[in-house]
Amino acid sequence: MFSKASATLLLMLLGVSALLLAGAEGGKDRHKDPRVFDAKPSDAEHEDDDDDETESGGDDHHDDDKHGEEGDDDDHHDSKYDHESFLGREESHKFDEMSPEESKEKLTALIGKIDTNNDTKVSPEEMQAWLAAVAKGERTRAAESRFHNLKATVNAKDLDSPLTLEEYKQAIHHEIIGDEPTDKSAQETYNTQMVRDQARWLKADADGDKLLNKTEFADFLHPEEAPSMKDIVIQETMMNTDKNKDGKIDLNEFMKDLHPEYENDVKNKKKLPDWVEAEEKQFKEKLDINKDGSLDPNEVYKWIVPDDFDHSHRETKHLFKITDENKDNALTKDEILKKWETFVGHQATNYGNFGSHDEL
Ligand SMILES: *[C@@H]1O[C@H](CO)[C@@H](O)[C@H](O)[C@H]1NC(C)=O
Ligand SMILES: *[C@@H]1O[C@H](CO)[C@@H](O)[C@H](O)[C@H]1NC(C)=O
Ligand SMILES: [Ca+2]
Ligand SMILES: [Ca+2]
Ligand SMILES: [Ca+2]
Ligand SMILES: [Ca+2]
Repeated sequence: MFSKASATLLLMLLGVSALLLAGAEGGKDRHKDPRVFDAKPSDAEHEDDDDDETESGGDDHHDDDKHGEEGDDDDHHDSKYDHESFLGREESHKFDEMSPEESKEKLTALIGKIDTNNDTKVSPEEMQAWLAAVAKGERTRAAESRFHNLKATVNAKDLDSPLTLEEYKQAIHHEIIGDEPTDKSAQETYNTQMVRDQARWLKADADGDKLLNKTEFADFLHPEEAPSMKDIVIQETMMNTDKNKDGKIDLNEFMKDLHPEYENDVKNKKKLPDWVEAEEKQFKEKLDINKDGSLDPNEVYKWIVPDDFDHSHRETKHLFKITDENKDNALTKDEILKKWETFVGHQATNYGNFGSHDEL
């Protein structure tokens, strides 16, 4: 299995992300790479409007290793994750309000849609295409919501007109600094972010009119999802991690943010924590593809956006493992309906209140 840093992604700090980072640094994930985050359906939450703060604590539910080999398939948080992956967040909430009968009925109708070649079975390809489409819809929805949110912050008349850089800066200034212009560290956070964001803005502005429409803004928000943003993903990663600015990331640089004492510990032959050794191994055996001891730009990109970056592969496997009873690599309607609660929720389900803040 992958180690933590590989299974997660570079943290592309954005407007609201100061909050996010604060959350990621707390609790059991204290050793988690502060540069990384999980690109999961529920990440959309962070671009959402005002419920960010109440929800950010729930992020731990969506760790990649949740779907590890042990297969904790009945875990309640996993159900929520599966439902959101399968339906999208809003739609999954609707199912949560339905009676079991209605929920199953709607699921049956969905199976027909997922089975695009009409052979009455859902193949892995069909399932994956479905999950990818759902995820894309979630990202678009989240980007649009963030877009409107920024526009509203600067009292724009037309919430749908393309965003100017001035509007963006003003909105982020308001979010980070607000009415506390004397807060030095907030000022620094803002300045650092604007340096990064201006470069990213230029790249996301595909037609060069200096404005970001919603499509361009989605690329701006999630450069790791857009092949056209590859250069900027590499550039931002290097900016953070290539401390000696030689255009490569060596092992010490890679480990520094994860475990600041790394270089000294190695020098002093101190026993490293297991998770640090796992990251080391990850760097040497997986990320450094050509084994020359450092990550060049292409290796950096593969680190941030690995081939299995798209969670729909993993989620498809997970769903098949649970549902494909006769192991013929196809899901019949009966197989899906037998495990219907894996795919959709219903009214009697109360996992939503487990451990996290309720949303009411
Ligand atoms: C499957 O059925 C749907 C609706 O009945 C139809 O629109 C679609 O074209 C069919 N697809 C194929 C590949 O036959
Ligand atoms: C935004 O602009 C791009 C060109 O940069 C264009 O391809 C895209 O369709 C536009 N999107 C919207 C929603 O207008
Ligand atoms: Ca099919
Ligand atoms: Ca533009
Ligand atoms: Ca370097
Ligand atoms: Ca290398």
